[in-house]
Amino acid sequence: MLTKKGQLLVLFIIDLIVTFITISDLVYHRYFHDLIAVQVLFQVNQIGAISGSITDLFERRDILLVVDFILLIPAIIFIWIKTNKEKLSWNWMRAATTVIVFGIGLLFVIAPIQNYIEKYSVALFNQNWYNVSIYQQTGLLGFHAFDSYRYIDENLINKKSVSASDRENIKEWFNEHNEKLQQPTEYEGIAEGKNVIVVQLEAYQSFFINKKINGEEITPNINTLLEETMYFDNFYHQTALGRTSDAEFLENASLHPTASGSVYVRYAGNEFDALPNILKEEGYETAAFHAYEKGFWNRNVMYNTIGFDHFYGKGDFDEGEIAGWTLGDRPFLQQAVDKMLTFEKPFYAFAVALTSHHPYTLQGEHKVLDVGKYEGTIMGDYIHSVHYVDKAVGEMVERLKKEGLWDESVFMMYGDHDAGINEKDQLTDIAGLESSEFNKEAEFRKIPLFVHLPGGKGNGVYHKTSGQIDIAPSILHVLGIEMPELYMMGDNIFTDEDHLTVFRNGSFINGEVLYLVSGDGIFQNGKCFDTESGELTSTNACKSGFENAKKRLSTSDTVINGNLIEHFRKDKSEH
Ligand code: GP9
Ligand code: MN
Repeated sequence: MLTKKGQLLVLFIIDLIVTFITISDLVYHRYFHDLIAVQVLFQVNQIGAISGSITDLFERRDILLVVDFILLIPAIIFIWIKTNKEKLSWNWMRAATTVIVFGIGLLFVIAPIQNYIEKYSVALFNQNWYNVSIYQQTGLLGFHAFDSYRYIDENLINKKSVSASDRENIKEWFNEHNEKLQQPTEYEGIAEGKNVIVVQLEAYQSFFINKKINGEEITPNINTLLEETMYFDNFYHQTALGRTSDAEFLENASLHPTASGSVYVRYAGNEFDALPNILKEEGYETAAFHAYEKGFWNRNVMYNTIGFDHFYGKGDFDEGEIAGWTLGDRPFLQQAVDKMLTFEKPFYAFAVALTSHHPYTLQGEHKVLDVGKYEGTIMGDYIHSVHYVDKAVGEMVERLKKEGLWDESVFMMYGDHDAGINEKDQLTDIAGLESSEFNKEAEFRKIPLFVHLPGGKGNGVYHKTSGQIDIAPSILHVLGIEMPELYMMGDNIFTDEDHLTVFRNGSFINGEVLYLVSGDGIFQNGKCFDTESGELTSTNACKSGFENAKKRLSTSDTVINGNLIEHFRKDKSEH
């Protein structure tokens, strides 16, 4: 039992701590639209980013948060002097009050969480795409308690330790892989010193590209890119639950996303051999653009980890046409180019578009196509959205040409993941394909990849198989950046080969077969299709690909869980 004075002191300290947490979160939120997670505390330059403008982030009404101290401090001093040092004796009434008050408090935290879980499942806590959404269920202190628990669980209690032999095997895998990556092609180094502009389009699949609906082209602008760029029509997304963030991670870090949650959220404190980090070392100015809340998918933290010098998010763009959730892709991409023009050359610009986001309900004025029988369905809305984005892309390419950036840059554009429209026969219908199981499954996973190299080298359509994980090593290849030690798992899309393209659940496609894992995960129960005929074939034809796919996923998982890239680098600097 504490003395009365002791109690007073403890209460005062708790008040001080809660006030400090509240004010810190408030100020941080005004800048990043996020809360201070434990991970952020380890990224000093994150906090540094706001220190310059910290005074501007305070508002006059914030005084209300500390107003209690103005009254409390004199009161506490007064009581402190008055009271004696006597210990309070054990008292049932007091103990019961403590328990009841604590219980009621806890109920206020637990009840909304329980209610949310019943309605929407535990996904919010498992996937954790946005700290603010968690806070909305748990309250501020509840959020910090959950965040601390999660941090301790992942970094201390359940931290995977990797045996020395596993580490050696993984290192060996990368050594062999890097040798393969160093195979020369006619594209090697042809874009040395050029800018890199990467555009990631939201939920952009490829079944509607170069297709018509009621006689009208769905993507008239993008269709012209089929001739003006290298277009890869057997390109696949490899994302999992981390959706957009997984695609970004695949593109920038060339590793697989984790099976649950998002690497952006769970491993933002790791070291990665990411494109922005590498290009920064090579003297590039690096910037990411996304016109939404900066804290969504923990981007504000992760972008810093992977080496972006600047992050232009919500609040950094001028007002403009709204389409979908927020600023439409048309003004978004134009303003991104405006910013690019202010950068030191060479630069790496990574723009994550958003308009064509589920549920694809576009504002009426942007719905200009006649989508016929699909009008009023989710597919109809989706087609309206991708048509709007097509216009945005057309205008962006036009602008890049006008500003002289088109031929001075490596330009890449791809979709982040499928549109989540499960009526797969609608996909094959629009694509003009037979509605076979193979076509439906392949189209569902396909996204477009456009690559424009300086001078338009290689323009044309390519059918070789590859996926998002292959983008970063391919960019390094055309820039002529050879890393003696590189921890990227992707292949080079500029070779003539098909690449083993592994999906997160262990399914894969490799130019010969498409293997789909069964629900029970037993190899023999999976489906093995011949990609040439689209017919089911003996699972034996998928056996070696399956083993390789498993190996790749587990290698990637171990690298991420064990933060191995940091270890490898440390080992090296110690030798
Ligand atoms: C929001 C956006 C969400 O920032 O990235 O996209 P999602 O992950 O839901 O596809
Ligand atoms: Mn997305």
